[in-house]
Amino acid sequence: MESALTARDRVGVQDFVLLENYNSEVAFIDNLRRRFRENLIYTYIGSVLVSVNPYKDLEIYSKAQMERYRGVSFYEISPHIYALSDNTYRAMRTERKDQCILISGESGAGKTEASKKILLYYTVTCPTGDHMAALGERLLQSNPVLEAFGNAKTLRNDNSSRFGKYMDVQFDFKGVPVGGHILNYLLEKSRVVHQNHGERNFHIFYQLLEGGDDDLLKSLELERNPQNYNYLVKVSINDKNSWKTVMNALLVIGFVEEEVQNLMNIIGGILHLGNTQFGEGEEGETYVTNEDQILTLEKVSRAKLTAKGEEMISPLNFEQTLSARDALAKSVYRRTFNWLVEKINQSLAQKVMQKFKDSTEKISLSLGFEQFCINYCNEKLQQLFIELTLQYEQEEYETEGITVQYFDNKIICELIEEKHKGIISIMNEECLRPGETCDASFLEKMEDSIGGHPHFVTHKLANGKTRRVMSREEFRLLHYAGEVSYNVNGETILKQNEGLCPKRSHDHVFVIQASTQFKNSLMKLMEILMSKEPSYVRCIKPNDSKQPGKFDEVLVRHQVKYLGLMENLRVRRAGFAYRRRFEAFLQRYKPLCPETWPNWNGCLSDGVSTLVEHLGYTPEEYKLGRSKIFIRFPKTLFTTEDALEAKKPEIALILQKSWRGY
Ligand code: AOV
Repeated sequence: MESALTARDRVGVQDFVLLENYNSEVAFIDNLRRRFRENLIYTYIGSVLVSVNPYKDLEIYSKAQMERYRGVSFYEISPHIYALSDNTYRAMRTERKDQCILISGESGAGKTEASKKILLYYTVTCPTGDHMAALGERLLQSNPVLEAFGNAKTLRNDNSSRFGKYMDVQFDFKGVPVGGHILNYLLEKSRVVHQNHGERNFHIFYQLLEGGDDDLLKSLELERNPQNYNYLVKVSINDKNSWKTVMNALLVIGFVEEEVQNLMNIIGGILHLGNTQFGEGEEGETYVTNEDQILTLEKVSRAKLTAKGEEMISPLNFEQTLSARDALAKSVYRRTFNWLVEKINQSLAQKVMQKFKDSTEKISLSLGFEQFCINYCNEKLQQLFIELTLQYEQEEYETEGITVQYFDNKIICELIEEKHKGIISIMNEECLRPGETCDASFLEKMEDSIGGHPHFVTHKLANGKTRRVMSREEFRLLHYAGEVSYNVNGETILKQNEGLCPKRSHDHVFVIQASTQFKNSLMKLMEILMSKEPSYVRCIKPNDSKQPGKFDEVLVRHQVKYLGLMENLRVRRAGFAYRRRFEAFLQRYKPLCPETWPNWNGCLSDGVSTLVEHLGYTPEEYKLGRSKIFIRFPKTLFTTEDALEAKKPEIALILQKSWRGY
């Protein structure tokens, strides 16, 4: 039989707090790698679940697996997204408090999949009420619809969500799911009219062209080949099958035929709009060169275009006309998307009697956003994490009379968002000023107001000299996860970091609106989340080539930094590595002491202290709280585990479901 020690060597520890050297990033990544090799994609940091995308289907999501995790304590069994789901559900039921699950990670790390697994878990395992038997199905089916209209192939993920998502599932007092609600943030609408090389438009366009039946396409005057449309590039995924899935999902959710037809009219209309061509007149005016296109557009979208034919001559120049056309397409798509989400919400809305309304609790799923202010968003999520963990840990330590020091990233959040002198605010002011050259003055303004800030770096040194290694257009922020460089007129950075990087062009207004709007919606989200009991899923992408089995260490290390996982671990380890309720601890280790075996009849706390004294724990190794034992060093626990393992043949029956997973 494999000993506990060799098993640990092979598969690592299931909770990072049990790492001997919790300050070592090398040890952290090594543990992650070992587990990944064994297809153990989940590992805890205390109550935080770290997940590494396997890029292959694992047999760990079956109904039988769900049963394994139902009602079982978090630490007793190998880590799993179901354990987190189950724990959250039970916390909601017993504490009667709203819960939220925050899922973060970069594009393609597995956030969407994680949220689907959680929803599936609730749909399958929660009791169903008679009146709402179909809610679970509608919740599940909302995914393919949202993905068709809100997801696209990008370089980093073939099915990338191009909007921020926040989803509520409401439960009644019996724990039956009775309603759902989806909030969407900042759909990346520019994708409707432009895609980077190797990327695609939203799936629905291709699904319609490949999967729509002949009559439908004829009525929309569309051809099957995406290449005929300016707004599309041809990269095929299995769009035909997805089309069927989406159409079926729309039916389940309750869309009527006419609504589906209208939706497709709009999708078709956008494609026609993209094909409208313009010519340039002698005086710089613009006119439509393919007038029949306008007629088609009118017919397909069933809209009346007031300016058509010769009246379409526009005072805008050629460029302006194209961008007006694209703006129209983007705006129509965004509105349609919002309408779609609203319709889904109506279908998921709680339809129970009013008197039950007060007695519902919620579990919310929140997925990190993409691109827009990604660093700022992570910073906020980290702040929330710290505030809430701190709060929780402190409550727990207060009973023990222990104080702990934490790293707090509030200072960086303030640097970005503070009224009047935060970066967003300075940027807003700068951009409202008339004049063309704002990059330099923007930087100067920042230097004036926040130049001395410990997390802000420019080429200017405090003594008036300049840092030669930095360009004059660059500033750096020391985010909690590391230093990030921003360029005040850099296009590449603009793309990754829309909110933080101003750019001198007509995009400017958009950038500004986006960051303020983003800040506001982020604030609102934070408020909602603060009122709930949070759980965290931190997703990691193992490689950039979407391959199973490949663990790219550099990439993983970057994410470990960026997600602040070492920080998480330190916060968690600042006190005791391990804690467990008296009952659970006794239940597990009682065979190791004749006085507690087979049963302890006194009070639990006495039982635990008898047990650990027998095991030879020294006073610095542990503390007893009111209901839990706290163990300071992983080594203590391992020694105990090994002793248990050595005794295993004798007590095999009792230990059936215990220690797997280490
Ligand atoms: P994301 O949500 O984090 O990216 P996804 O959840 O879409 O990432 O995951 C990307 C792809 O990785 C999926 O389409 C699956 O092929 C695979 N994958 C992820 N998790 C698992 C899993 N647990 N088991 C098997 N395959 C998985 V983005 O939406 O771009 O931010 O916006």
